[in-house]
Order: sequence, then structure tokens, then C-alpha cells
Amino acid sequence: MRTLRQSTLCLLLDLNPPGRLLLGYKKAGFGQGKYTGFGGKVEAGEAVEAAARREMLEESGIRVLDAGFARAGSLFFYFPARPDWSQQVEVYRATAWQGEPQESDEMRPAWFPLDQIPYPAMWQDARYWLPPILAGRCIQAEFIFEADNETIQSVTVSEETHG
Ligand code: 6OG
Repeated sequence: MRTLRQSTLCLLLDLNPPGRLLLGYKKAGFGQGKYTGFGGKVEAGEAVEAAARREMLEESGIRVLDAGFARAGSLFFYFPARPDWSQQVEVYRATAWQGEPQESDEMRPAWFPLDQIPYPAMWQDARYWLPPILAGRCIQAEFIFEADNETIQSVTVSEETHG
């Protein structure tokens, strides 16, 4: 069995009340037409955290700062009908940064108030894992998709235990 492809997802949170989240409208490539966090493949020999920072900078022009940058959990996505889409995604939360969001070839950034997250325009998994992460929890979640590669067939979400 091959090991799962690893990728990253960075959630930039502006904690100034009332709080907002930066998402990107994906203009091309995997997940086109959806709002997602910023991220992508971990390169050979690259630390996962470094990949999360690099992808954030490449896709949004934002440089995340160490203060408030922390892992928020792991998501496992399985697409039985498209095994090449299956991946493990390491999620990071960032609350301090330099720069202004910039549109790139791949993404058009947009801020959303925390009570107006555009779930209908996101991958269907987001409504399961994003709320606990926005609430500050660290989670592990697993999603199996139907043959349409959109509908969720099964979900498990659990809080990560630290030890
Ligand atoms: P690359 O294809 O460039 O990464 N991603 C997913 N996000 C959600 N919410 N659901 C999924 O499956 C996802 N599969 C991947 C990880 C693409 C970016 O999209 C995220 C990366 O940030 C239903 O490796």
C-alpha cells in the first residue's frame, strides 16, 4: 500500500473582534470554484510546517509570524473513486502575519466574518472540521467520499489528545 500524499492547509485568523477568517477562491486546479484555506503539497525533504508557510506565502502573499502559528490537527481524505486525490492534510492556524492578501494565479483571497463562513461554497468536509478548529481545538478527522467525489460517505472527527 502506498502512503498517503501529504499536504498542508493554513487558516489565517484575524482575532481582532469580531474576528474573521481568510479563505481563497480557487480559480484553477484541484478544488476549482471552491473556497478553501491556503496550502498544497509537501515537497520531498521539506518539513510540513515549512511547507505550510511556503504555500501560504506563494498563494496569498502573506508571511505568517511565529507568534500564534500552531498545528490545529490532521485531516484524512479518501476518494475510493479517485485514489490519486486521497491525501493527508496537516492544518495550521495562524493569527499574526505580515503583508496584505494578494490575488495569485490560483487563488483570490477574501475575508469572512466568523459567523459567515461560506460552507455551501466549500468542500463538504469543511462544516465538520472547521468549526472545532475555529473554536481553538486540535482535531483528527477522516472523510470517505462517494463515487461522485463530492458527497461524504462517512466521517469521523475526534479531539487530538496531547501526551
Ligand atoms: P494540493 O492538491 O496542491 O493541495 N485539500 C482539501 N481541502 C478540503 N477541505 N477537502 C479536501 O478533500 C481536500 N483535499 C485537499 C489541501 C490542495 C489543497 O487543498 C486541500 C491543500 O491545501 C475533500 O496538494
